[in-house]
Amino acid sequence: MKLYSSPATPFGRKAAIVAHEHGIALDVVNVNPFESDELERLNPIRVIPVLVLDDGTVLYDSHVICAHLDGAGGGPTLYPEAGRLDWQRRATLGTALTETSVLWLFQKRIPAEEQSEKLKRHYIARFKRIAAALEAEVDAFAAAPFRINHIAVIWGLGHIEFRHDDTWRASCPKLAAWYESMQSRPSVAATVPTD
Ligand SMILES: N[C@@H](CCC(=O)N[C@@H](CS)C(=O)NCC(=O)O)C(=O)O
Repeated sequence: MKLYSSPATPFGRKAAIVAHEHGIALDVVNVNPFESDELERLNPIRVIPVLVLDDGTVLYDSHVICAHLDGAGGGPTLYPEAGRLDWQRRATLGTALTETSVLWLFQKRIPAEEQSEKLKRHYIARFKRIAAALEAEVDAFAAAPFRINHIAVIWGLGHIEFRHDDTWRASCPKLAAWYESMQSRPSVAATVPTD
């Protein structure tokens, strides 16, 4: 299977973590989503990740790719029936961390005269609310078996630290301790984002 991704993308990282958890070796093709014609031919949305199966079937977006890899892999499912409503809600919070981080990053990358301080404040406030909600229930999800919601929170916080800062740690000490403890997990350590 071929994964179109990049070393910096949080959504591609999610797919790479799921593949690693299941012992699936992917043939990774790094592309720039803003420039790649090949990516556009595969995915009209022209965003990464894209997974091309051995029979040529093309999958996107990351949610679809991760669910497929989970079904194809040999490890325990990351999408169990037990506790579904809880882990789905927490996975939504983790995904929202990433989406917020990317929107915030785009605001910082456009020319200074086009940037909106109001939008930046809006994204930072949303990030802080999500982090506070996770801090309030970290004891519960830290005790649960490793699932897609843990991956979602790790890749969300990872992108915040990669592109913004780690000041959230001071106001969310329990979440920070759990996040730190996850860094040595092989699938997490093997997928640290880089430029
Ligand atoms: N909902 C999509 C989001 C994918 C996404 O936004 N990928 C970014 C990279 S982190 C991208 O390719 N951006 C290119 C662009 O916005 O043109 C998913 O979960 O796969």
